[in-house]
Amino acid sequence: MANVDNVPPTVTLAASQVFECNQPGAAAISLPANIIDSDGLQHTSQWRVDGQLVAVNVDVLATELTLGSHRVEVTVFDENGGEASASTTVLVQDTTAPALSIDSFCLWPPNHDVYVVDVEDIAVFDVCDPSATVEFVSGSSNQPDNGLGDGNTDDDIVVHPGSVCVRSERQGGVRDGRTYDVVVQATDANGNSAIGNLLVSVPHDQGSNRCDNRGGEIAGELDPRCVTSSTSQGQIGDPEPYPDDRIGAQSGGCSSSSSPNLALGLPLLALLRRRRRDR
Ligand SMILES: [Ca+2]
Ligand SMILES: [Ca+2]
Ligand SMILES: [Ca+2]
Repeated sequence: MANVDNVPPTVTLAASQVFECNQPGAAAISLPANIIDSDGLQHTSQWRVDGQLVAVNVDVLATELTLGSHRVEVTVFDENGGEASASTTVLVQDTTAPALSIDSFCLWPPNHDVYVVDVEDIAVFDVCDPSATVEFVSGSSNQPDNGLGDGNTDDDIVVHPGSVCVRSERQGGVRDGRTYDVVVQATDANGNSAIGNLLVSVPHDQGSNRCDNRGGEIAGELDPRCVTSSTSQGQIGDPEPYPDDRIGAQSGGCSSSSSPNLALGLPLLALLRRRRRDR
């Protein structure tokens, strides 16, 4: 029964609030209520989130809310039967891109071995999405695929979403050595993405540019991760990233998706030409 002489309390909440996701899929939030009861000594409260009672008798709601929009409501009761309510909207969002941690490395000796790096070797962290994904987007080399003094090999860099292969070689006459630049992209479940670069260098020599942080693992000759999915040539020395058709279409997969036989086409062609010449 309300006391006719009682002044009921008032309560207000801030207008719609936005919190950044600060733990997996959720945010720890703190939301104060402004409660006034001019003739009261004490009051009680009930807090509801999306209709569910989550806290009682606190003036500041401290709770965790999942990603998305929530309706938060507080009802305050004074000791004389007066009450008041307020509500607001709380949005929890993830606008923060994942953080990539990429350890660039070098290759030595320049003996034409092919080294492979998998996306699993690239560290990524996203406070909101523990399952943020990483993929290799494109790659380039600052030296031509088959130039002077670097042996006679093609496809020195092969980029697939899930792996990248680089050949340990450089031009013998270029002091600065070779650098492969692989573009890495991390994406979280909420559409935020970050770009990083994996740099793999092959120094000219072991003098001033010593290779002390070797990385990658040597790939077998027929390692599907190092098979190019296209026969397009002349891209290795391009300062621009490869066109998309050099990148495998399967996410995480490495084998040639379009036409595995194309990769074998060039050696076959060379063999036929040689035979023609031999006649
Ligand atoms: Ca009162
Ligand atoms: Ca994020
Ligand atoms: Ca080469």
